[in-house]
Amino acid sequence: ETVERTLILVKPDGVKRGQIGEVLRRIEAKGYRIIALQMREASADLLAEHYAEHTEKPFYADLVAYMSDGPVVAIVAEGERVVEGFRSLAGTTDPTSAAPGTIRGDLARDWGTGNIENVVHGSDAPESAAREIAIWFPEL
Ligand code: DAT
Ligand code: MG
Repeated sequence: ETVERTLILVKPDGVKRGQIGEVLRRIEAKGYRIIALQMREASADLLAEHYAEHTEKPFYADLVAYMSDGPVVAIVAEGERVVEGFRSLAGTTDPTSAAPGTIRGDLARDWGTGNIENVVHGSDAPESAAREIAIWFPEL
């Protein structure tokens, strides 16, 4: 049995630019099921848990500022190999080089802010997904 769940975020830039529906549309068009969905503002503590692997990186303060600059939409999606599948839908981290046809390739770009603003987050492995879902949706 390979049914998985993944944690997806529409980041503040995506919410501000009116891209919630487009991201949800792509998740559903691909055939994944939306299990849970919530709009909220991410606190510094929540972001430190979510981005635990990055707290010591030089870009971490800017990443927190970007991720705190408005509400995010947190989504749990389910399906066979959805972790890998959503990463494929999202495209690579840098939106300038992300392939056209991907969420980041189609909907994001470099705005010259110094931050990588790339519209969505997707868990990078099933273990990360379980950890992140517990952070954003402790009731699940
Ligand atoms: P991804 O979101 O593709 O999993 P990641 O986990 O390496 O990428 O990084 C998390 C976020 O941090 C990423 O979406 C944008 C930001 N980020 C990553 N590397 C960065 C860098 N070198 N400079 C600025 N921001 C960065
Ligand atoms: Mg990551």
